[in-house]
Amino acid sequence: TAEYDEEALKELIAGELGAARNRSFGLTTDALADADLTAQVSPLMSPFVWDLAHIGNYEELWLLRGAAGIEPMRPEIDGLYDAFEHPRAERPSLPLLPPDEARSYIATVRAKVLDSLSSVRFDPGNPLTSGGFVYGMVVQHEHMHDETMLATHQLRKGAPALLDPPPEPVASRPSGADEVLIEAGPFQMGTSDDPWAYDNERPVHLVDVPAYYIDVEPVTNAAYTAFIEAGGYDEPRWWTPAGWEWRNSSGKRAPAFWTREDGRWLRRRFGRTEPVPPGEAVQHVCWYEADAYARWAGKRLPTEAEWEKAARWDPAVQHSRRYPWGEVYEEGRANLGQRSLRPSEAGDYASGASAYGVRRLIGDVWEWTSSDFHGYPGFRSFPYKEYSEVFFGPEYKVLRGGSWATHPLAVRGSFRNWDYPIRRQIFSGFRCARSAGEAA
Ligand code: AVJ
Ligand code: FE
Repeated sequence: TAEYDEEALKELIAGELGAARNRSFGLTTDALADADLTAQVSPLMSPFVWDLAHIGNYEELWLLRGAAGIEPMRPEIDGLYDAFEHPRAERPSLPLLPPDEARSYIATVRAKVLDSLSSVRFDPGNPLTSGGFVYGMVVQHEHMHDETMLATHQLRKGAPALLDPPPEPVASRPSGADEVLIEAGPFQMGTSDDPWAYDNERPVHLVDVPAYYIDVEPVTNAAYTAFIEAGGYDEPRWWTPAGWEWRNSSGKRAPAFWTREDGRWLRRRFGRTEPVPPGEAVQHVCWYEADAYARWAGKRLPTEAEWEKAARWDPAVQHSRRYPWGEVYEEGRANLGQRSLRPSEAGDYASGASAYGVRRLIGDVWEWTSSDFHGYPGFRSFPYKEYSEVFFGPEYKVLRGGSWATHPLAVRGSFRNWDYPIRRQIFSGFRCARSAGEAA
């Protein structure tokens, strides 16, 4: 018998599907002209209409044809929205559904999903529907593409198109040590019992981690500016050979969207130009920049295991938590879900600290780790190898913790993201670590 109330779970799923759709429509409103929705903002990104119809096509494949066994609605468009068939740069030239057709296609898919939900059995013996897994996968998928569309918005030229609510005021910010010591010893990495976790987060396994120090907060704009102003981009000794080659060929000397004017740093953020706020976590840096900064600071990037131990391990009870603060998501403990279109400042969200007192691990900025993306011992691809397995290898670096643009359902302490070390259009930052016993 199921350990969950299937009716209540279905209600939760219907609500979360609705919330994800409101978000997707909010990012592709008809306040944007059709030309904006179909344009190529950057060769790194899909046109908004591709993401929109892809969200619906993925939902049709997994929830209608898959879970509910319903006949294909529009099999002829599957190829257009298959991410592996067409790279992003090529998508604007495809015969994509125009905005209104894309909206009505995904609305029809959704109506059928909600119609069929009550008759789909969440069979505990069927890993696809047990615990509502495949529905959770589709909800998370929509939110991932919403974050991707936010990155497209950030790259977009022209007048601001999104509401930009100010960050909530903070009464006081705690002060204290810049880094904490995490004692040597094993911890539980990954999960085997989180019902909506992806294959790459599984299975739970013990990892023995030597003692290390990790920064309490992600690196701030002020600290990153000090690296720039100390000539960090001009010193090959801080960079790996591949990083130095990236520095030379890209010509980059600051995070993406930064410009220097009259002796100060400005940044463009969703169509507005503003002074770079010193206390915010730095974002839009690539792995090579994060790695070079860390070396300049006398530190290094944490490994994935170091990041996760600092985030999840509770040494008092010898157990890994789902979130830094505990098992249950609580609003206000992390800067997630597009509350405002920016990271928060060092000292904010102190109530989201981990058992070790490490802050802002979840939310704010995706944090680059030193680790390549690989399967854990005992990894089994599920439900399709194109989610994770085809990306395993030395080409991709792992990022952890989600950003301000990540929805709470699409991140947890065990969640793993990955990208090429040159990418910086994503909401990526980092924190530093160092092995215990080595000078900072
Ligand atoms: C997990 C964020 C790397 O957006 O490229 C989207 C997730 N998989 N559609 C991405 C994904 C299928 C993926 N990342
Ligand atoms: Fe996708």
